[in-house]
Amino acid sequence: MFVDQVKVFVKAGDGGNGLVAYRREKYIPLGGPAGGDGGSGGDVIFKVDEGLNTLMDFRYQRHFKAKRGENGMSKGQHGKNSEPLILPVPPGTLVRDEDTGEVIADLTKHEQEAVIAKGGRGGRGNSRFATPRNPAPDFAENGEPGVERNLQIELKLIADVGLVGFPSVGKSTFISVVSAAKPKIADYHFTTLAPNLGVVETQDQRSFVLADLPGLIEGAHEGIGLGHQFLRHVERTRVIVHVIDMASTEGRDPYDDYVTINEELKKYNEDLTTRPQIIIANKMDIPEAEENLVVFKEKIPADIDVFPISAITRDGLQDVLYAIADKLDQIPKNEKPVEEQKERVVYRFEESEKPFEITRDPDGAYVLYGEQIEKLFKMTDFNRDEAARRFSRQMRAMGVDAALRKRGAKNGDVIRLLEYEFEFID
Ligand SMILES: Nc1nc2c(ncn2[C@@H]2O[C@H](COP(=O)(O)OP(=O)(O)OP(=O)(O)O)[C@@H](O)[C@H]2O)c(=O)[nH]1
Ligand SMILES: [Mg+2]
Repeated sequence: MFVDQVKVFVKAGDGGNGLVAYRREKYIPLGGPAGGDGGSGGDVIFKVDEGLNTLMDFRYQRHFKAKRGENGMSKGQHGKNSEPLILPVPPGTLVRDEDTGEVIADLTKHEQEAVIAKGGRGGRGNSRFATPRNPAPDFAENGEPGVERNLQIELKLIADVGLVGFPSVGKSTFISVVSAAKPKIADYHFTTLAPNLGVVETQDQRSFVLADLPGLIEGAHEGIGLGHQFLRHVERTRVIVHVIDMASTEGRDPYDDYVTINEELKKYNEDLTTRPQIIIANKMDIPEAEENLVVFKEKIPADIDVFPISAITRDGLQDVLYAIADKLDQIPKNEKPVEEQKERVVYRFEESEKPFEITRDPDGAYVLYGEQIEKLFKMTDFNRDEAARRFSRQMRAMGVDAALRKRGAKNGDVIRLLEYEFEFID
């Protein structure tokens, strides 16, 4: 099964909690603080494996969680950092944050890696909070929560050349005789339901990747037939090879085919009109083809190359392969992935925009929210009074108290933060 679009949820590991502990030494009743830091949580990383060519694995598992860091230990020992969770993806994988639309990564090269969700750092143990005024602090920090993200993953196959054309013109037959690919071939429409890749090597040892795509028909750009969901894979090819049934085996005029397909490409993405194109006039083994070819050549622009072949008898193959390789030699490989060039203007969530926000619930309670304050809250161990006191100091320093007062909060009013409630004390 070929899958080229999936939605998944990833969560990086939380940091391990810092520990509250004290040294125990003979004859010393209460030693100094000795609680170690927690280890950092594992990142979620995507890594390209060129052996893959579908996102199928994500169909069956849609939730991925990296491990949390180990908690801090006594005697000042730090907890272990967690290993990242590495998920293999095919080359051409584009990862977006589903909520913001931001492009997180565009993975094109073998073994290329991208951190998709960052693990939380470990909480600090109590030994790290010792000061001359408070030499034995009785609190530690909880680990920082790992980043969570909803992702939209899309695959745009990376092929140098894309084969386009109406159904049954012989695209799959062509790839089967010029590469090791073994696609299904038959005389009914839409035999090919998903792209096939094949590596072609010319006699002078140049090689390129060819993509055989499902057939296109008029209206493909609007979703008619199968075509448009696969047009995205044409976007990344450097040369388009347009296959035409020159024998009109189904009664269509070859020139009309040529115009119709180009119109579909243009409507899907204007950029495709400037992509170099080579025309294969296929099925030249059928007698009517010669005559049609003469008429066809008169109609198309003179500077467009047409290569008459028969995929069945294998006539004319070397010439067209050389022509494709020559064209590719003239065009530089896309240095930057296409998406990055186009999608510069993405909305980026600014983490430090505002440390917190305040709203009110219908019952009059004040609701605090915001990434920074929520993180601070999660990193506080409320089982310890000293930690709770530190949290209220930190809130005051952030300006939370002042802001609440400004919104009208009075002594005893209810403040909500995540699933918790506490009283406002002025
Ligand atoms: N006579 C002749 N028949 C051909 C030639 N190339 C392909 N065919 C036949 O045309 C039919 C369609 O071939 P496919 O290769 O499956 O066509 P396709 O373009 O991949 O079709 P879809 O996958 O449906 O889009 C098959 O019956 C092939 O045997 C050729 O050069 N000469
Ligand atoms: Mg086919």
